[in-house]
Amino acid sequence: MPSVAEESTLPDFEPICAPISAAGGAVALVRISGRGSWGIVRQVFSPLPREIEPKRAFYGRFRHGDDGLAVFWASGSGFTGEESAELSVHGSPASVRGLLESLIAAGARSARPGEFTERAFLHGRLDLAQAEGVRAGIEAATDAQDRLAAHLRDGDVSRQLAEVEDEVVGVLAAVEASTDFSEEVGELDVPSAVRRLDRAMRLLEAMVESGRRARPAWSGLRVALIGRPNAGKSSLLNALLRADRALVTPIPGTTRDTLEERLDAAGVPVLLIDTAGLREGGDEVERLGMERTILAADSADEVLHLVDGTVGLTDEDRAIAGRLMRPTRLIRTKADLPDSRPILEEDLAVSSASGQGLEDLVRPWKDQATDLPAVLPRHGPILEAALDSIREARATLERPVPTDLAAVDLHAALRRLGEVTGRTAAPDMLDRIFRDFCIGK
Ligand SMILES: Nc1nc2c(ncn2[C@@H]2O[C@H](COP(=O)(O)OP(=O)(O)OP(=O)(O)O)[C@@H](O)[C@H]2O)c(=O)[nH]1
Ligand SMILES: [Mg+2]
Repeated sequence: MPSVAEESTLPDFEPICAPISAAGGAVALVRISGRGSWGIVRQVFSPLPREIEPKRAFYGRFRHGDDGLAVFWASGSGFTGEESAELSVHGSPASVRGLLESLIAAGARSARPGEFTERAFLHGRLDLAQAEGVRAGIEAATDAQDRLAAHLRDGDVSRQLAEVEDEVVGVLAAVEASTDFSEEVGELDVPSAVRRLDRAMRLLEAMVESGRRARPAWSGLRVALIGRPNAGKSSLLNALLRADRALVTPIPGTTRDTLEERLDAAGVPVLLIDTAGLREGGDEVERLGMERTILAADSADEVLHLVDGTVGLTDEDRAIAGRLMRPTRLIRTKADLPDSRPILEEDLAVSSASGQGLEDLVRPWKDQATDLPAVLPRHGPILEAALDSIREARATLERPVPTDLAAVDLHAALRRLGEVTGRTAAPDMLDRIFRDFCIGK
């Protein structure tokens, strides 16, 4: 894995072990990493030659009875950057447990969630953004998320940030040199400093923008289907999912509770929320259901307001429209029926029966799919804060005030950027990020 982080001078930590493959396969992989790992493997696996050659597979028998392979990495290489080994055994839970127990008896301890990746970070094999990419890759639910995670993991985002940092550090050095050694280096070349900061800002702006565009791909969209009873909400949910998920009947008031289902729209995870129809009156259960409908509508990224084309827009629909607070699209349903009439001059007419209009309905979601090297939602506000600091520094340089005042803002910008790469991340933030990992990563 390419790394943009610097190699660490930290010593290897105490040996830890955990399975790194998912349970249930024919073969399981267990990693041990840390000081003395090779010696521990020697105690539980044989035969091994006197001199172990790294990155070569050795076949042998484990102390707990199973046979399998052992591959070794020397300190400074491998995923964690520590002395480590990966051991494969047959995938039964008993064999994996047996191997872990014998490794622990020989001096290792169980790895905590995220601890291998944390070590890779501490040893400079990955920076924080890459480590988050590892995690995003494990959690990826769509192809687009997987590709975005790979960009992060491979260091694309980190490399872009390194370019920004280069410019900021260059200007900071020039500002400080012209303050401290003005006789030797002369006055600050303000136009050149401004040019460098402009470039840094352009790069950052592009990153913030791509992060904004990738947000739906990371976080998904919540879309609520709202309308009067019988408008065709549950039918539309089923048609979009191509599955019979929600109950559909000609009886108004069929859906009593909200129902959430995930749709993969060209890589954008869309959470579709079917809701109870909204109308005056109704029994207590229906009224409770309608309260949930309002909650779902208010928490959605988008509302689809469905109107039955054979009925047209009613006063109840106007009342519904008046209550909706989120971005809304008006959808005419049942377009296949001959008495379905347009409700607006240009309404989007769909039919769950024939499939008409469904492509047009999902297109805006699919259009939000992205393949850019993009930052995570966590990074967006941090990068915007860095951008503000650089903008502030640039303004200072152009004002008739001592140029070293800009240094404060440039330092602040670098601190912010370091919160993405991990260089200046606070320990509790690092802790939060790594502890959320699953065990064995
Ligand atoms: N021909 C035709 N009938 C439809 C279409 N969509 C829904 N219907 C019919 O309209 C009736 C109501 O559909 P539902 O999907 O249950 O409507 P709903 O909005 O979920 O209704 P509630 O759950 O009661 O709020 C059912 O009889 C459906 O078969 C369509 O596109 N074409
Ligand atoms: Mg329904």
